[in-house]
Amino acid sequence: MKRLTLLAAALASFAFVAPAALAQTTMKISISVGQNSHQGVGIDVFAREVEQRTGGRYKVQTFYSGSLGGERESIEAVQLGTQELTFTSTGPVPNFVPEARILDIPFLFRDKAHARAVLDGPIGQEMLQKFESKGFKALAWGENGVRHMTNSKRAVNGPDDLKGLKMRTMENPVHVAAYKGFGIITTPMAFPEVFTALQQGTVDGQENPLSVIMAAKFDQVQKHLTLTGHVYSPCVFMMNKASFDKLSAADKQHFLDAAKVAVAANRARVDEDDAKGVAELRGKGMSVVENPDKAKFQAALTPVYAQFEQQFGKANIDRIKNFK
Ligand code: EAX
Repeated sequence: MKRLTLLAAALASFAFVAPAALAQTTMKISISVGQNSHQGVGIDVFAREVEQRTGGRYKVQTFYSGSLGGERESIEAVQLGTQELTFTSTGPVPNFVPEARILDIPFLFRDKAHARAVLDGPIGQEMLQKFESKGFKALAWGENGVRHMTNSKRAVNGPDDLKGLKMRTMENPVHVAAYKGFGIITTPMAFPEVFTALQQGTVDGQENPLSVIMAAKFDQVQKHLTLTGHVYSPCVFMMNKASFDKLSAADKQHFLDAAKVAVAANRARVDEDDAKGVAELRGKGMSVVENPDKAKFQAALTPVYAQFEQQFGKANIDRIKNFK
């Protein structure tokens, strides 16, 4: 009898404990481009890895195409905690974490390999920590890609061809200053509005990596593409800091590891897109200037660069430029 009672008690306590052990937390993550993209791959892999690594205790619901809002709005939501996670380009990040502005300087990185090394090395890791005092846990740097220019008016062979073009820019003060230096008429705008703005001729052009141009089907509303490669565009996995702090030490590590695996997939897709992008976009009717004189574009920004050196410190810029 006593044994039975003990058994019953054990069963009861199991019944009580079991649901708690299986308790599941669902979180949200968003991107501004479609699922079939470098960013879509990133958050899909992240969601899968989090779920696997936590034995299904954490689920990550994925939202694409700005369905929860543009990048700035999603960062605001993560800061407030109404949304746990977002994977965003650094475009609107300086409005929240001013230290990140330096990363969006044109011609700062030689190529993707250089950018990845800086972001994954001490400079990038220090910068991830700057997010914490603003209510974010930045899990890892990802990649949006190397940005190129498109427009509906004319072939752009050199910086002079940019003068007077009305172009949508990200809501990023560094980009706006630099593109004004090219003589562009800048129109900052959230990404979900860009296709319609190009279609209706509110703006003549925009600039984005091949991955974004293809995912957003800008070839349908833009004739000319020039591989200006004028700026490297990082992405970053951002999480609400309080949501991250609530995790156990082991789960924190699972989230960080999941982000790492996701970034590898995200960057691999950018490489694939860059390899096939020109042929694919030509096939869709765009005319492409593949090898513009980059030195000329760089020279056009000399006055703006002097301004950046003052703002960010020449030593800080050089530390990134010279990183090996
Ligand atoms: O993150 O706003 C932009 O142009 C971004 O590059 C795009 O949303 C992908």
